[in-house]
Amino acid sequence: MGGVRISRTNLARGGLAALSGLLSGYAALAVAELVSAAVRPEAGPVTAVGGAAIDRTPAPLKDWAIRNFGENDKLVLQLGILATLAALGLVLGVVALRYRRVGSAGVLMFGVVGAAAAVSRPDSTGVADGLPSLVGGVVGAGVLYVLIGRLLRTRRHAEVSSGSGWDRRGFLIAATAAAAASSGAGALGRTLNGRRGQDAIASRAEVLLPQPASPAAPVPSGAQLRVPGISSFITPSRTFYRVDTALIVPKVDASTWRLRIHGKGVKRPLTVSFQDLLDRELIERDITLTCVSNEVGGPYVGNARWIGVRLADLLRETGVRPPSRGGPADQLVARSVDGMTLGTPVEDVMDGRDAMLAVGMNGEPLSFVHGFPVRMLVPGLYGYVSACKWIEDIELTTFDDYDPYWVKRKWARKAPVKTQSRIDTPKPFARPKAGTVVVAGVAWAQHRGIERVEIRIDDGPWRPADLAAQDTVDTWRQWSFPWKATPGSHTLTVRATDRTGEVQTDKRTRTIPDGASGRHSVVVTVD
Ligand SMILES: Nc1nc2c(c(=O)[nH]1)N[C@H]1C(S)=C(S)[C@@H](COP(=O)(O)O)O[C@H]1N2
Ligand SMILES: [Mo]
Repeated sequence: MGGVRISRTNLARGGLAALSGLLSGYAALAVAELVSAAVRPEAGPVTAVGGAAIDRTPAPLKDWAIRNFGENDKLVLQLGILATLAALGLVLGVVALRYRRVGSAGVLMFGVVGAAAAVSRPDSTGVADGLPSLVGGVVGAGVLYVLIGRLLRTRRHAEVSSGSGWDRRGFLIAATAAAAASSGAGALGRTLNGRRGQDAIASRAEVLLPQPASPAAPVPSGAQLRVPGISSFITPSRTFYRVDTALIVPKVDASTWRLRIHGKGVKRPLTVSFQDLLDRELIERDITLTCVSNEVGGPYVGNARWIGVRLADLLRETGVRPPSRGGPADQLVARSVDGMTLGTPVEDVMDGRDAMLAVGMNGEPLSFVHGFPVRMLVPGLYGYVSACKWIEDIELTTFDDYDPYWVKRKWARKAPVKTQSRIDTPKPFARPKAGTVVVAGVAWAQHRGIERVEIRIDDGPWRPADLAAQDTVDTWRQWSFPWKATPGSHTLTVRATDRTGEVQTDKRTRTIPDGASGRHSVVVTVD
């Protein structure tokens, strides 16, 4: 029996070495959290690496993540990063027992990787963003070096008494101290980071939205059907879907926020403050927003009452003309404080529709997740080509000259919303009783309007659903259908026709590159 002899002591020491690796990772993250409070929370390693991972996620994987984790995808990503780091820590700890310097260097290397990710983020403010990961990596490497040192140190006394040859007590003291100091640093970092948004929160609390000069007409009473289980006509802000790449929701202080408008064909570049926007003529409009990642029948669509400034007015003031009137720029690129870029056809923004810089949603200032203080909205276009949240810059350019974030990732340059409809009730696999069952849902074709909705039971004929009153062509429209349900399994299918006469296609396509098409079906069993 030559080679390695695994004694119980060696096994225990190996376990403690792995634990040391884990502890060093914990120390690194905790210190990084503390340092990020002095730099900016977004520069923390998990956020930076997570952001870099999001940017590099291939579209099919992103689709899969959205399908399986929905709006929890970011949480899953961060937990995944932490689990990976924990595993790496365990391995590096064991490595360090054999090669102490190599193990420590490994920890340091992950710090360097985190720092590189942080510095190269689109919203990075410079090399300082690398500090949290770097300092964390140095401290983590040091912790591992010291702890492994305890495991390697021979105590003459110990050797004599137990033959184990390492400094149990010294290790325990060092490990406990490292864990305690890390917890303290991490907690302090968290508290300080939590405080950073206070100015933004205070600035939001101070906002008083003026009465819009052009208010929205009241929602027609017939627009909201009284059918249990149907989406409410106005989506409450709390439950409005959220889709963005931000791992930390930007907290922008409205009192220092500025928006710059510049670029091709801009004769008088403009910088406006939040107050400047509130002082202008405000419009109030109901607009339905949809995400291009919404599957047929999916949840990423919502309808809200928005208040904002007409974007076309602002553009005209700066001297911008649409391409149809000889303007040199055909693409408007909106950039957010977190470095996101979205490209919108200038023609669409200036063709008379209610494209706006929104400051209010459902009677309140925007919430932080929905873009406080200001976001863009263009009726009729998917969110990724129109609805920039936390906007801070508008550049007039051309589609030839610049590809924004999602276009670089193979999504279409232009993406008008496709005509769609969804069955809200009954739910899939519901078991209604035979007799009249009310089938109901929503249909949308923003800026074209919904003309007709039809229902098909199994392979039967298409029959018209009852349409709720239309609010505007920019909003979704509810519909219902009293179905004489007979016992057995049935497939209910819906299709909408928009006001251009276009019937919702049955051709199924994926969400990428320009939105899912196809028809929503629900299978139910009637008892
Ligand atoms: N800054 C920023 N704005 C953004 C995004 C983003 O990732 N970052 N996502 C866009 C997408 S894909 C959609 S569908 C809408 C969603 O807006 P909501 O989260 O308010 O529903 O925001 C758009 N604006
Ligand atoms: Mo989206």
